[in-house]
Amino acid sequence: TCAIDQYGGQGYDLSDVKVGFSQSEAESNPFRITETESIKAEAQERGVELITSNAQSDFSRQITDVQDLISQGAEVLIIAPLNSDGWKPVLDETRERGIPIITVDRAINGTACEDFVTFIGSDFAEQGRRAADKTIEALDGEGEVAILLGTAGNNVTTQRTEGFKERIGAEAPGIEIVFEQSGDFTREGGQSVTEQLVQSDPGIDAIYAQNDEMGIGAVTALEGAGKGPGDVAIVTVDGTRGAVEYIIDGWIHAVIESNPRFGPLAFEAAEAFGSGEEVGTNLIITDREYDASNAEAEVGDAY
Ligand code: GYE
Repeated sequence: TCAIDQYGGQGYDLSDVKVGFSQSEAESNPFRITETESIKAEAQERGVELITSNAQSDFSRQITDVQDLISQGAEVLIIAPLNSDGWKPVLDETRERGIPIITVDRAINGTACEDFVTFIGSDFAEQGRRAADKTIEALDGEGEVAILLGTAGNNVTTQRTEGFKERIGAEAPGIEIVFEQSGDFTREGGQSVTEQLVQSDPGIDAIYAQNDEMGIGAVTALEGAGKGPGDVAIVTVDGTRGAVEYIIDGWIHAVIESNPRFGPLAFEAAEAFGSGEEVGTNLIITDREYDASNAEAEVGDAY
């Protein structure tokens, strides 16, 4: 846990301070749209003044974004980090001023309660293991799988990969991971990597896409290559509306949710921290999952 007297800085009443939110990636991905909306809605509900920025997937821009939020008077920061390393210029400043940082969805590498107060996000290794379970189920334990990796340089991609490989290695000797390439968490990236994949390996049995956007791009590529729904078992992570609709259409086998609705948790932590309470330094959000058994009934809960 972390309390304000350990971290340095001064207690505050959340309704009296300005909160800065730094978004990492462009809001073409529903995960990002929903995350930003959740932060904004919670600020509004609590009557907290919020200033925001979006780094458009440019890490050096995110560093200056956060520095700008500080010079605009942000006394509490909620950061969705693009990369996990490289935060020193910001951390030097926030440590000196005692500005609490809450990171959401990706982690900043550093020491909790020194470099940042808390990380709020999913258990990404568990998402990888759950994606593996769904892949094993779809393939009946036999076949070749390709991984569409997320962007490099963050804990999400690393842990979604580790969890997946760990479970496949332990539970499915008949499944071989034959291809791994980054589709950069984007739809276009997922599509172009899958186009290369089906050219070099037309018999591929399954694809594990580390987010829905890449999975949706993969569907476009497979359709372009003359494949039909179910020819390649696709398992993805996020829980966007578009991906869950592809379960109903038979293209996607399962979607493991990555829940982006961090607003309530983030502001609750910021409030508790300001009033001197101890806050957990690793707060895990609950993720559901979708497959053919619930997609139709629950697509309305997807974002
Ligand atoms: O899965 C993906 C986004 O960091 C958890 O980043 C997040 C991931 C999410 O680009 O869609």
